[in-house]
Formats: sequence, C-alpha cells, structure tokens
Amino acid sequence: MGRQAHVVESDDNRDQQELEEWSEAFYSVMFNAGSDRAREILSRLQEIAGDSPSDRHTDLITPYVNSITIEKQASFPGDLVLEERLTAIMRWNALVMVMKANLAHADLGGHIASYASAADLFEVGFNHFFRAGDSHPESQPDLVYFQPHSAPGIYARAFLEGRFTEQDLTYYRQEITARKAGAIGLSSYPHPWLMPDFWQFPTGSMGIGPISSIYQARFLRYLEHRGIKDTAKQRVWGIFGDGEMDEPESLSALTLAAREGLDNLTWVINCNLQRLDGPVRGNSRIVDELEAHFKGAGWHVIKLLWGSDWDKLFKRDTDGILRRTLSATVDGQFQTFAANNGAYNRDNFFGQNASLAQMVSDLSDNQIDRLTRGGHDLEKIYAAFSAAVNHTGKPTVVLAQTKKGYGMGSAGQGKMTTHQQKKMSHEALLAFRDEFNIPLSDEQVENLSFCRPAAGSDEMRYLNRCRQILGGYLPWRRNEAEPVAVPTVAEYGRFALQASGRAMSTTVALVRMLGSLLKDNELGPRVVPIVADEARTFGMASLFRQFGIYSSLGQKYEPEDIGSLLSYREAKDGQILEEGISEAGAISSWVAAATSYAAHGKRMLPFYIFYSMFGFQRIGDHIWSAADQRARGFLIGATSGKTTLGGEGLQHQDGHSHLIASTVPNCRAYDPAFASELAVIIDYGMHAMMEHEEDFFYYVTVTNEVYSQVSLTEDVYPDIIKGMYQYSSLSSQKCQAKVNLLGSGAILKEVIAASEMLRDDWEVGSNVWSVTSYTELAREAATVERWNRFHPGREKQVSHLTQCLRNNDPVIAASDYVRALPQLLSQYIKTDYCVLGTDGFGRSDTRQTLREFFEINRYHIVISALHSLVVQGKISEDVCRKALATYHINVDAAPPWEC
Ligand SMILES: Cc1ncc(C[n+]2csc(CCOP(=O)(O)OP(=O)(O)O)c2C)c(N)n1
Repeated sequence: MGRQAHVVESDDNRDQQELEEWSEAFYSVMFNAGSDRAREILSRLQEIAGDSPSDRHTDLITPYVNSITIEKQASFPGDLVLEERLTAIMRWNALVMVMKANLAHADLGGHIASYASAADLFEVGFNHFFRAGDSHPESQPDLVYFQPHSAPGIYARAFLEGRFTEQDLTYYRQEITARKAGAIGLSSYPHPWLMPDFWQFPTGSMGIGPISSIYQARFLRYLEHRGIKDTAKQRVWGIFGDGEMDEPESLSALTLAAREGLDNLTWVINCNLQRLDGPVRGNSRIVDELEAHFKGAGWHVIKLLWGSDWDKLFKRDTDGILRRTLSATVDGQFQTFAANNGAYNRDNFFGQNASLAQMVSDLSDNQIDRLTRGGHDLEKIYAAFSAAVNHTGKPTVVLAQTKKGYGMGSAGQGKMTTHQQKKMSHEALLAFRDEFNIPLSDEQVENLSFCRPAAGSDEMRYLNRCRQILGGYLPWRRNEAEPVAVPTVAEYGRFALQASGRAMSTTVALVRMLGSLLKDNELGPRVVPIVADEARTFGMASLFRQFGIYSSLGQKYEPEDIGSLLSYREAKDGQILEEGISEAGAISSWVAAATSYAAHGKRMLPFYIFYSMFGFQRIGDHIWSAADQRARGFLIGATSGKTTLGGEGLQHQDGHSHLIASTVPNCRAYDPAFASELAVIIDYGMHAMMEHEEDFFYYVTVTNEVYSQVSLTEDVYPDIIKGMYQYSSLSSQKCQAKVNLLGSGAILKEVIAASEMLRDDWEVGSNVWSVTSYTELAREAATVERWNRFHPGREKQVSHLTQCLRNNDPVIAASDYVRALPQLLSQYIKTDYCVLGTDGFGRSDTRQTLREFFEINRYHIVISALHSLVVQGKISEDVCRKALATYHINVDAAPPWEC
C-alpha cells in the first residue's frame, strides 16, 4: 500500500515537473517571440493532437492580459494631464449631484459607483471618438447607447459643456419640481420622453440597450443598401455593464451582428466585476466567459485589462508566474484586491509566490495601490478604442477591466454594497478630492459645491475643442426630418372602404393595403415591413418576391421555389426585414425604423406584424422603451383575440394585449371589426405620424377570420378614430325596451346577430356600436371628467362616449379580450353596464365552441341584455329564465376563468 502511494506520488511529481517545463517553454516563447508566435505553436500542437482546426476551444479564452501589446499600442493623441483633470471634475460633479439629491430628499436614489468605474471609458469616448452631427438630414453622427445608471456622469459633462446650469444639476431626479422652478429636470436614466432634446436611446431596462444597438447598426446598413441615406461614416457605440450581459437580450443577437459583418458597431463592456448584489462571477472570470462567448459568436474581442504601470511588471515576468497567477485568480478575489490597499495586495496577491513578491519589491505600497486596471488608463483605453474602430469586417467588443466605485476609497471602492451607495462621509469626500486633485477648498467640499473651471481655462478650452473637432455635443436628439407625403386612403384602401359584403379577413385586407403602400412612389420606399418568421401565417409571402427580403449578402443560393410567384427572394436592397424567430430582434428593428426620424433625420414607416400574443406580453418592455423614445409606426397584432384564433390554444390566444396597450400613454390601440375601419385607422395614423409629426404609435389588431365586410360612409370616420360609432339601430313597434350593444373586432358579428335576436325573439330594440378602441374612449372620458371636476360652474364638457350613450338604456359590451378591457369605461357609463369578456386560459377548439365556452356569443349577449333590463325593472325575470332555457345554457357550469 505504502509502496504504491510512493509510486503515485513520484508519477505526480514527474507530471508536475513536465507541466512546469512545458509551461516555462511556452511562456518563454510568448515573452521572447510574442503572442502570435505562441498561438501558432499552440495551433500546431493541437493539430498534432488530432484536434480539428475548426474546433479549438482553447483559442476562445486567451491569457488574462491585454490583447494589445505595447508595440501595437496606438499612441495617445490628447493632453493626458488635462484629460485626467477633466475626468476628475466629472467624477466629482456626478457624485455631488447624487449626494445632493439624497441629502435633500432621502429616497431619490441614484448611483455613484458605476460612473466612478466607467468615467475614463466615457471620457476617452467623448474626447476622441464619439462623433456628433448637425441637423442636416445627411449628417452622420455616431449613435451612443449609454449605460443608464452612469447618467450622472453624462449630466456632469453636459454641465461643463454649458448645456446645463448648476440649478439643473440640483434637480437631478426631480423632473416635476424642476419644471416648476424653471429648471431642466434631469431624469434618473436616459429617457427621451422626458428629455427629448438630449437623450436618444432609453437603456434603463437592462438588456434592451445592447440588443437595440445591434439592430440599430444593422438598420444603418439597411438605410444605406436601400439608398435612403449614406451611413457609411456612422458608428454605433454601446457602453454596458458586465452584469448586464446576463440579460438574455444582451447576448441573443451577437451572431447576427457578426453574420452581418457590422464593423460599424463597437461595444465597450465595463468589467468592474460587480453587479448590484455582489460579484458578476465570484468563482470564475466574467472576462473569460465573455471573451469566449463573443469570439464564438464571431466578434473581434479586445481585452483591456491592465494599465500602463503593469507593463513593466509583465516585462519582468520572464517565467510567466505573473500571468499564471492572474489566470488563477477568480473575480471574487479580484474584487477583494480592489477593495484593499497596497500593503494588502503586496501580501495577498504578490505574496503568493517568491518571484512575484520580488517583482514588486521596488514598489512602495502606495505604488502597488495605484497599479491601475486597463479601464482606468486613458492611454490604454485610447489604444483599445482606436483598434476597435479600425477593425474591419466584424463588430468589436472591448472588455475593459475596472474597479467599481473607483476612487471612492475605503468608503466604496470594490465594496460589496457599493452599487447602491448614495452618500460619502466628509472624510471620504476630502480623500476623494485629494486623490483626484479637485480644485476645491475644504469648505467647498463641505458644502458639496460643484466644480467648473473658468470659461477661458485650459480645461474648458480643451474640452470644447475636442467636441468641436468631433462635430458638437453628445448626447443630442434632433427632431427634424423632412415630411413624406402619404397617399390618399382611396389609393390603397378603396377595396376595404367599399367592401359591400365581400368576404375577407382583416389580415388579408391589411396585407393588401401594405402591398399598395409599398408601391407608392413617395411613401413606398419608407415603408418597412417586419416579421419574425410568421409572414406565411399572415399571408405575406406574396410580398417576398416583389419587394425582397433584406440581406446584406444578397442571395447566394438558388431558392428552392425560384419559379414561384411567392419565391423566397433575398436581396441587398430588399425591403422586408425577416428577423427569424426573435420577437426581441424584430421589435428592435421596428424601434430603429420608428425612431429613424430622430436618429437619422429620415421618416420611415415600419409595420411589424406578429402573433398578438407574442407582442405586448412577450416584448412589452421593448414596447415601453419604444414609447419612451417617441416611436412612430404600426404594430400589428395579428391572429388576435382569444376565440378568433381557433386551434392554437392556451399559449397563443391573446386576451389581454389591448389591456397592456392601454397602459402605454402614447400608444393608440385599435381593435377594428371591418377592413373599412382598418383603412380609416391606417390612414389617420399615417397622416398623424408622417405629416403631423405626432409622437404616438399605433397598435392595431387584425384577425384571420373570414367574414362579410361592410362599406362605411365618410361621416363615421372621425368616430372610428375616437373609439366608437353607431353601426346600426334595430327596433320594431312591438319593442318595449331598448339596450345599447357594444362590440368590437370579430365579436361585433355576434353583437349584430344578438341585436336581431333581441328584436325578433324578445321584443327588445337595440343600438349596435362598433367600438374600435376602448382605450381611446376611456382616455378622452377621463380627460373630460377631470376638466369638469376642475371647472365648477362652467358649461360641462361631454365626452364622445357620453355623446354616444346619451340615454339611460343598459349597455352590454362583448369582447374577445378580457373583461377588464371594456371595464375601462365603467367609471364613465352612468347606467347599467354589463361586460362579457374572455377571462381565463385559452383552449383549442372551433371559434363557435370557444365563444360559447367564454360566454361571449350571441346567446350570452341576448341573456345579458335581458338581465340588464330585469335589473332596471323594465321586463320580468321570467323572460330571462325563458331565454336561458331556450338557449340551453348550463347554468351550473363553472365560470370559464375557473376552468
Ligand atoms: C431589466 C433590469 N433589471 C434590473 C435592473 C436594476 N439594476 C440596475 S443597475 C443593476 C446592476 C448593473 O450591474 P452592471 O451591469 O454590472 O453595471 P455596473 O453598475 O456594475 O457598472 C441592476 C440589477 C434594471 N435596471 N433593469
């Protein structure tokens, strides 16, 4: 036993020795001949080992050192001293802004540590790379997606640039109070809705910025390839957090960016190794993980890990011990090193090995403390950014290692809780001032004074000159784009307006209108049809051949269906954006097109057509962000409703998208019943967005249920837009009572049938109202009610809803959507109001059976109408009992929402 153990031990020793020898040899090659040669040797060894050259995972993770060697490092063109001074002032002003807000109002929030870690990255971008533009439509500014919780730093810079006053800064996170005081309210995060001249892209919800930036870069190519705008000089920048990369959206479109060769896209990931609660990857390394991920996806990766003062240490690292030790250190440990001083790092990092300790023996503790990480070294950052923008053929990501809360000293740097720190002690502030040489007295520090160098100072002249060279200030959102004329509705929608009983679905009508709009000389090129692998479902395949599917590569294959009228045609100037099975991707493209008027000075008109269930429910947060950035375009919820989409069942049947849409203030949502209503809505929306520049977008649901369409007279058009119009009025001399019936979408047909049954079988008259938008009705009614409340004694305003439902007759609404949608009107209908809707999970079955199951068919509408009249004492209960029996209603069945 003992002998055996000895043998194993000596084998282990031999193995270890062998490993050491190989490692040493390899490090010596790296050191003497460079990393390229080392990689070459590694490749050869892998080939010998029988690996397929295309399957080299080891290539995906490289040693934990900078990608750019000193020899290849571009030299820094700026004034280091001035830039460091300016960056320090930004840091100070950003932290003071957050502190002031929280001292005055304890719960306003804000972040210090994130910008503290990102400041140098931002400043190199601002001083040397981020190009601005002017309001000329052909101007080609860069588009920058800013990390949201670094917003204080961006405001701090704008303050130095003279774009904000000191008063504005003191109203950080107090938009309402600020306006009252005549100041600009600085929003918590980038919100174009709140600051429409400043922020371009809302990034506050993590993950949305990253994916949006990819589709934005692709949209630049689309504009170029379609001949709409020369975008060749434009670049999209994204500055994101390493924690943010955990959001599924962040990484989901990486391969698209690589496939499309988006070398107009640069991401900078601030790898401060921490997120909100703790380390991003305590037990491993986020940089390695991201390096492998991005490389695997086809990106160019630049690791920016160590500052210039590490260069001499790497030079001394002849046996590779420093590299090996770095590669053996996990992020949780790096964080602890960041939080501790030079003495601690000497003992605990360099002290791990005698030659490591020797390497720093001539450095003081203070010098060890000041060994910077790559993302805090302006020269290294410049070199990395410069390599990124000069790299062609691929998008580039710069993985910049930093310290969270950099410079906050023992108060916050690298601390587990630093993310949410909003205050610093007086001593910590003094230390910060000293560390960064902020030109402020103790008293000014005590008073939390902002710092702004004099107008003619070297700093201010330098700051402004850098921006002048780069074309002006950023962020900046322009709001000017030449109008695009919209054709008359008769040109593309006559077939729908004068349908005269022709059977078709509203989806077919939409696609037909879209086809005509695409052919319009002026508007046509600006229309952007977008699908997420559902074009055939919605009968849009006919558009493929005619208008082409956008592909930057054209079509390198002969499509299987080449002779067909519906052939799958990809083209470099193709117009349709076919985004595959990625609703997040498709909506990102939609947003890029819908905000093109502001981002590119070109008005575009996107139509994104999707399964209505996979819209607001699945990508609701993207839609919220679209609303924030004042998107203009059409979202088309196809195959909508819970009973109209028959066989697809529980996961597909949407009963609530309109309800969610009602929560988005600048979304106008419509549920048209007829193709004619649809045409009126499209016409109105196009004029509003393309000509009148209204910051509303339109959510319109269509269905694939084929039924007889009706013609409409022009006098009802305005009412369609307001949300309801009278479709019919049925009565007879025998009728003793009357009701108002509200229907929308495909359920209007059931309402119309119920109206006839009420008159013919139960002697009840009715007005039938087609409700095209509960949301619009409710909004206007709320506005009117509020006005009346605030103006006692003045002549009362009357809402459209009240104008329509003037009498006391009961109102019955039936919807393919959840009850809560028509109930939006409850507060404003002053008589008995009964709502039938589709609460509960969907089912697969025929439309008829589903409408019976959800109790929204004609029989249930009749029964509800009769019951409402019983409640009003206008008919006897016997009538109701008789109706229940006549229609064989199972009165003991469980409610559908409990099934
Ligand atoms: C979708 C979403 N989830 C959660 C948050 C809350 N949040 C804001 S910042 C943050 C941590 C960000 O960490 P990281 O991306 O690493 O950035 P850092 O601040 O460390 O630079 C979190 C969780 C958010 N804004 N959005």
